[in-house]
Amino acid sequence: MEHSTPRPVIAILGTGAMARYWAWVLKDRTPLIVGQAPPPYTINQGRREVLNLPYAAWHDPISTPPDVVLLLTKWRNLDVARDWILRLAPNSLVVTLMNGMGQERALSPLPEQQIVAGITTAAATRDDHDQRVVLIRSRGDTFLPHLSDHRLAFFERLASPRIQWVSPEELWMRRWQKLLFNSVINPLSALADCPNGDLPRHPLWSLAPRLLDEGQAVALAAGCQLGQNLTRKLGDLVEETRLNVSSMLQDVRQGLPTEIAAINGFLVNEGSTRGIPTPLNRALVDLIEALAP
Ligand code: KPL
Repeated sequence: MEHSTPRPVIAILGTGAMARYWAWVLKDRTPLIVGQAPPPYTINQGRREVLNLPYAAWHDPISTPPDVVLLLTKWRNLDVARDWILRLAPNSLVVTLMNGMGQERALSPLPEQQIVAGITTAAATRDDHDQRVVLIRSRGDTFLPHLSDHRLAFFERLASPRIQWVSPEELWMRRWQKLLFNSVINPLSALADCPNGDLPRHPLWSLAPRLLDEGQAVALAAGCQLGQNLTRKLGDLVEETRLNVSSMLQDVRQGLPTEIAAINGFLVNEGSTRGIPTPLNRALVDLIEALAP
C-alpha cells in the first residue's frame, strides 16, 4: 500500500515519556516534535540511544502542515494541542493514543472523522536519577481501527511495537477495557507510591475488584459489553508493566495535575448520567485531586 503513496509528514504533539517513546519508534520517519521540551532525548531500551529530531515549540511556525498528527500530550495540555491543530494542521489526520476517554469531545470543533482514537499498552517512564532519560518498560500492544486511510499505512511497517488493526466496534470495547485498567492501576499506584508490579502485594489492591465492577457497570450502561476475564487481563497488564511507574504516579511525583478527571472522573460522570453509582471511583478522584491539585 505504501509504495504507491508518498511518505506522510508526521508531527508528534507532546514531549513527555510516551511522546518520546513514539518519537523513538518513528525516528526513521523523522517526525516533527511539538511541545515544551526540545530534543535531544535519551532513550534507554536496554541500551542508551540519543534521539535528535526536528522540533517546534507550541507557538513556533512550521514549514509544512503534517499529514498525520500523533497526539500524545497529557490531558492538561490538550487545549494547547487542540489550538495548535486547528491553527497549523486543520486538515491532518489526528491519531490519539492518550489515556482516558472523551478525546473526540475535547478536540471539538475538529470533525470526528478526522480523529482516530487508538489505545496503547506501551509503558515508558522518566528515569528517577536523570529526568532527561526515558526508560522503556514495555512495548505493549497498540490498537488502531481498521481504516483504509493511506495516511495510517506507516504504522504497518513498524516491526515493534505490535500494532493490532481491529474493527471500530472492537476498538470501542478495548478503549473501555483500557479505561477500566487505568482506573485501577493509575490511582492505586499513585496512592501506594509504588511501581505497577508492587501493587498486587499492597493493601490498596483489595479495592481492585470493586473498582472493576463499578467500571464494568458503567460500560454496560453505555452499551459496551466488556467480556470475560477482566481481572486476569488486569493482572496481565500489571505484570507486563511491572517495572513501570504509572503515568499518574509520575505526575504526582512531579507535582503536576494528573489525568484522574479523564479516567475515574469520566466513569463518575458517565455513571451519574446513566444512574450507575460509582462511590469508589468518586473517592479516588477526590483523593488524587487532594494529592495533586
Ligand atoms: O497506561 C498506563 C499508564 O501508566 O498510564 C499503563 C499501561 C498502566 C502503564 O503504566
